Amino acid sequence: MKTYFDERQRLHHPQREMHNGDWTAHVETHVRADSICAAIGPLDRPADYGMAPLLAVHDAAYLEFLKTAFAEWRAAGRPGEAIGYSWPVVRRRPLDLDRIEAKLGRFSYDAGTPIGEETWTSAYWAAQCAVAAAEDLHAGARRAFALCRPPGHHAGRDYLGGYCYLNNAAIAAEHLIRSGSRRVAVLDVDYHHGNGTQDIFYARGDVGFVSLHGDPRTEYPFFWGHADERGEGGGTGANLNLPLPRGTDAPRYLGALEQGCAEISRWEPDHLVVSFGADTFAEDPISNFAIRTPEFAAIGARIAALDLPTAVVMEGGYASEALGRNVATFLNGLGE
Ligand code: SP5
Ligand code: ZN
Repeated sequence: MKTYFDERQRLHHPQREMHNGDWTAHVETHVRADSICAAIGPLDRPADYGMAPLLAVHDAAYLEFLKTAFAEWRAAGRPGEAIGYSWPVVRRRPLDLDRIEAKLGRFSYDAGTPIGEETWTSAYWAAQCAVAAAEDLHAGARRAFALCRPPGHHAGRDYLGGYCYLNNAAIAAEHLIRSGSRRVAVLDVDYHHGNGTQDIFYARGDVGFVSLHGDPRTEYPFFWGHADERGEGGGTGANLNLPLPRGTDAPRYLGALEQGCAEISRWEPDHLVVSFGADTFAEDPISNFAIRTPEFAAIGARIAALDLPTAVVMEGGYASEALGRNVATFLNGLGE
């Protein structure tokens, strides 16, 4: 299987995030990518597919903002990295405001996802990895792995959040549809609900979304990921959330995965995109499930039993030292 990564994805270097009332050191570091590269390397460099696959998922105004936000922030005399502090949630209406703080509010939803000098470069190349993996499936490969860092599943059509800027999994899924796939399923097994992916495809019947995640009644991102969110319009029934309680271990996790996989089989998709987060790991510093390293193989094996051409897109996982082993174990279980 081809495994994609570009060195420029290391450059993004978020400093801090707001957490439970204080600034804390950011956990989404380049060390995560180093750990995965050490475990599965050497990796393949993606080609440059340009802006078209990004514009197929994201608003042009949002992409322009992402590209220029840091320069505007600097030009306004602000220190450090660009981050919002005011969000247009209450009595919102569309306003075309120019001040950088207003734009940050318009195009983001949390204070954990700062924009630095190299954020656009790293996010751009992470997205190119996802396109490369989709291209492989289109060309007939059974498997491909995109080491996307920064991750993507919290980013929506016009918003960043949850350490995510470009929705790599959505970009891969949309690229497959535009390459002729009739139906694509996205299976999200990150600890957190993939709210961005859900939002992007919520009214779509051709891209189904199934997510296993920590119950948003107690876990980030709180406002999405509840079991009654089943899609709308032409996408009604094509969105399935399986929220799980804190402490969920491998046997209970695999039970929910069985349910999610059964739903995917009923849809009979042509291709599968897996948003893989290893933050379900028992020792993850920001999450609360209890999966052990060897158990990632069983998760991969159950997904392999779907018998679908599969692109794996990297999402979270913050126990950096164990991360490479967890990813390698999952990919081994998934097989060729
Ligand atoms: C892709 C992904 O896994 N994003 C996760 C975003 C979760 N952000 C909110 C959770 C708060 C954790 N903050 C811990 C700070 C420790 N310094
Ligand atoms: Zn996560």
